[in-house]
Order: sequence, then structure tokens, then C-alpha cells
Amino acid sequence: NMLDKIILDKKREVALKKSIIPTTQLETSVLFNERTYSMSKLLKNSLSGIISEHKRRSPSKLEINNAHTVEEVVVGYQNAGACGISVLTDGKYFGGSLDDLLLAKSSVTIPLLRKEFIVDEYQIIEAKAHGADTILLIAAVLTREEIKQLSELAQSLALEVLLEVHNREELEKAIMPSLDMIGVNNRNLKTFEVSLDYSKELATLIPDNFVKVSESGISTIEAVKELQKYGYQGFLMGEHFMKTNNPGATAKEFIN
Ligand code: IGP
Repeated sequence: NMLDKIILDKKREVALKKSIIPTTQLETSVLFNERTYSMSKLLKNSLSGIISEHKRRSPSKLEINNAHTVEEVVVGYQNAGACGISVLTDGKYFGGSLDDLLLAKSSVTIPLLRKEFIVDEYQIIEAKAHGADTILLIAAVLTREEIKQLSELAQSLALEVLLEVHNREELEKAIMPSLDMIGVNNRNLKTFEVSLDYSKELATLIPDNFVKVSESGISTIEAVKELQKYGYQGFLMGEHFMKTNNPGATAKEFIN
């Protein structure tokens, strides 16, 4: 399946990068000692809870938006009142890059999520060096031990962790104190099937001390309102914004 393929490629990519740019070099980035912004706190205090995503293309949708610069998109999202911005940094499957994250960091002051398939501590150091405030960990591709090790490293760098799950087993495996937010991906990354029922079914199983985020496949204000009834405070939306010719203006429709 696609997810296995992505992870295989990612492991190769990280091994190669590690041999070229050692972590000690990443740690000299001026951003490495910068303060981070808390996405979970903003979500808790927001009525709308929108995390808007910069996404050019995806394996399921191919072309989404290539017409805008990163700066245009992220400034539009910030002006719309988003609680945070997710920046895809995977190149091969999503057309993103760490440069996109850097550009976003230099353009806005709201929390940034590095949207990446993290399989190694190296990518967390990299995230920090490129201005991320939050990292994503995907339970489907990590063991409990890996989730613990990676999330504790993130915590030690003042990065927040959004842990992504898609079913009950992943959720039960992953629950631990070093996570800040738990996201239910409505899209099955193996089959690309999308249903908001995943968020609805898992809602009561997520302990209250984590901010609940519903990810993917959201395209209406009614869907957001419905998910709020299930306790969700964060809504990760990409395609619905990116496919329009003014992503920021479209995001604003969801934010009061
Ligand atoms: C956004 P959508 O359907 O609004 O474009 O979805 C986001 O949830 C999705 O891009 C995503 C994702 C991921 C991408 C969720 N988890 C993991 C890559 C890797």
C-alpha cells in the first residue's frame, strides 16, 4: 500500500540526509533556540479551531494548488484567524519541502506544524531548526516505544506533539503523557477512503486531557459544528482551502 511505500522512501531519505547534514549542524540554526508557540493552547481558547494546511498535491488528489506562493497562502491563513498552519514538508508525494516551512516561519507568527512522516529523531531536530512549533507523529507507522522516544525528544525541544490515529488499536497503543493533541485522521492512509465517522467513533476513547483534532475530509461548516459536539476543538483542513484561488478567504468562512 501507499503508506508502506512512503515510509520506505522516507527511511532512505533520512539516512541519506543524516550522512550529509549532521544534527550538530542543524543545531546551529538561529531558529533552534527560538521560543515556540502553543497550538494546543490556541485551539483550547478558540471557537473555530481551524488548523489550515499548505498542500500542493497529494497521492490521492495529485494536483491541488500550484498557483500560489507559500507566503501568500500562509499570510492569508493567518489573516483569516487560523489557530495554526500545517506545512507539508514531504517532497516526493506532497510536493512540499523544509524550505516551505522556513518561508512560512518568516511570514507568520502563528504556530506551525511540520506535516511529515516522522520515522527518526533526526526529523524532529530538523523540524525545530526550520521553525516548527509542533510535530506530527503517525501511530500507524510507529511502535509505542518509538512514539514515546520521539515525543519525549520533541517535548525536550519545546515542540508540541500531534499524534495521529485512525482506529482504536492505534489510539490505545499511543496514549501517553508526552502528547499534546490527538488527531483522528478521517482518511485511511492505506486506502484513501474518507469518512467523518472515524472521528465520531473514536471521540469518547480520547482522554480529556488531550486536545482532540479531527483531520482530513472536512469541507463544510456544518461538519465542523457536528464534530464540535463530539468534543473536537481542532479541525485540520487542507484541500478545501487549497483548491480555491484564495485559500485564506476560504478559510475565513470557517472562522468567526
Ligand atoms: C488535510 P484534507 O482532506 O483537508 O486535505 O486533509 C490533512 O488532514 C491531511 O493532509 C493529512 C496528512 C496526514 C497528509 C492528515 N494526515 C499525514 C500527510 C500525512
